[in-house]
Amino acid sequence: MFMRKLMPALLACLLLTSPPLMADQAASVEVEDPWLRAGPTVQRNLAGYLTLHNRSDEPVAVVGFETDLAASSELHTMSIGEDGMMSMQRILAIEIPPQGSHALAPGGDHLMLVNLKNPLEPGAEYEITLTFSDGSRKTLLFEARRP
Ligand SMILES: [Cu+2]
Repeated sequence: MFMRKLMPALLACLLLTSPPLMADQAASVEVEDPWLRAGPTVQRNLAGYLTLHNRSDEPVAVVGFETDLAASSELHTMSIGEDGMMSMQRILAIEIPPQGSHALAPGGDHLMLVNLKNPLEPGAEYEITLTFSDGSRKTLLFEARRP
């Protein structure tokens, strides 16, 4: 009887005195203004944007995302080539420095939804799950906008 009462108390003590568990990357990141660029016509591919704030003292990396909206999903960046033309390249990760921020915005890094299954409705919100390099995940609602 005594042990039965004592065990939970002992366990609670152990939990309280052990060092805090490291927060996973998804929990360390705050996001701002997630949105999808819905064009005036039906598009096959479209871009998603948001700003990521890393509230931890460790670097954080987004390594991909999952969505039911498109057949596949890629991380992209944009750069100006020698011909002066803007082009997109696939990247494997988007890194956010400790206590830093990274904006995914038109003309720069973005989430690329490839082979969209259905047109998006401006004003509607759609679920996208970001995946981080430690395997943690964060599901967000992205608003479809027609810029
Ligand atoms: Cu792209």
